[in-house]
Amino acid sequence: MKQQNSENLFAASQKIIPGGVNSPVRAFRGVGGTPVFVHRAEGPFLWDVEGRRYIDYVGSWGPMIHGHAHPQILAAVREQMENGLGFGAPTAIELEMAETVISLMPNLEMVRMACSGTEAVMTAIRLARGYTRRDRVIKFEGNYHGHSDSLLVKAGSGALTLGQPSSAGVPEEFSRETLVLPYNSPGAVEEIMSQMGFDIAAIIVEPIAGNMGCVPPDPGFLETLREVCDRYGSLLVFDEVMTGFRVAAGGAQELYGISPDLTTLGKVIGGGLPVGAVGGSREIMEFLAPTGPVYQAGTLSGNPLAMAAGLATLRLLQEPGFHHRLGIQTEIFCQGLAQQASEFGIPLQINRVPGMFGLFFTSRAVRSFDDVLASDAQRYARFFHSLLAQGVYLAPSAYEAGFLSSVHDDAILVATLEATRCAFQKMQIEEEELS
Ligand code: HOZ
Repeated sequence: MKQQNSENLFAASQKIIPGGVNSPVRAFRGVGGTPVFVHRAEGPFLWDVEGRRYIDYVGSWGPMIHGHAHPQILAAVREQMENGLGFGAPTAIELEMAETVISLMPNLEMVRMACSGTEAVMTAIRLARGYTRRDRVIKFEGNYHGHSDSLLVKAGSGALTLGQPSSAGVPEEFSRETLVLPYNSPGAVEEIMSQMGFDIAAIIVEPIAGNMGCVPPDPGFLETLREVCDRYGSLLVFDEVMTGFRVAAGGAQELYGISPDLTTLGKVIGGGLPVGAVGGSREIMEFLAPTGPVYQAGTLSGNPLAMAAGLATLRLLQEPGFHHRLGIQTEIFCQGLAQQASEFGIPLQINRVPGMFGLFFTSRAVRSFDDVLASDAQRYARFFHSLLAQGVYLAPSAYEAGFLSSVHDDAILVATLEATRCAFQKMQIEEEELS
């Protein structure tokens, strides 16, 4: 029998799965080459189908904050599984999940579970429109809020990687209701709100942009959003699918001390299983069916296995000092990278928050979508492949954040930094030869 490897699996997949993948960024179009077909993962490591091991900085795009296959998370799922896989009926574990989320994010009074971040955001937008009786929504360039119609306008993540930030198939009437403003530009928000604030249902934002690399908010930016929403009666929606429970137990809203009206969640809250959630004040949330007129539903919503994995994940990250340690590891890693890049004369900006980082090959500070686009994606691709060949797996796109977990300990960081040193050195030699 022919030995399975990523090349032959990808060739076979491309014949019957569009692009050979079930989510576009995975196709490696942003960096070229063949996607790694993963066989298994444990702790900070992935193994491909040929048994090659990689230190993983993708972490399933965010959920694996405790590393892969954490024994307590697997045990919780196994225990729940013995009772059946799903019922499409209320369960005690959903209640426990809602209580836990509310205790971690005190700004939330009610929570509704969904199956993905996309669904959570789609619900939040419909809810904001139903509650305010307005249609228009403001989003920011390079922010990505899943693939629902009204938000696939100048989006980040895979849409940006493929150079299609605004998707075909979205009726113009829908995208017309979505206004797109530059991220980290409070002046642009003030201006547009002064013209049409009373027509705006919601401003949706990734409080730390994580789908164009990692771009934290400038001081005052989120405050401005809160202030204008209050002034014009629009809802402020924080998309914390990526940052929720990661950058702090209470997410970016805790880190920056800003209370949004609605919060969308995903990734960490499902511990690696499919999940999404939307939460906010009782007054707004009760607009959802069956108490209110805004419809939302889902056969798999609140799936008990996802709840078990998510709850075990949330329990572990409430250990004292968890996010402090994650922040320190992130800092050690990023400072190591910065030092190496400067030694080898490679222009590199590294944005970071606890557990998340973005690498930009540019000498210009990266605060906006334009700054992101001005960085050298070709260099990123070369760096990516050089690391992959040494057993380090970064996001296969210059426009995605990297993630650390609690099991990215000192030894893992040292091993990674040995690989990055070689990658920078190789880059320096190649560039000297070219010049
Ligand atoms: N949009 C996700 C990252 N921001 C990628 C999801 C995936 O490919 O699994």
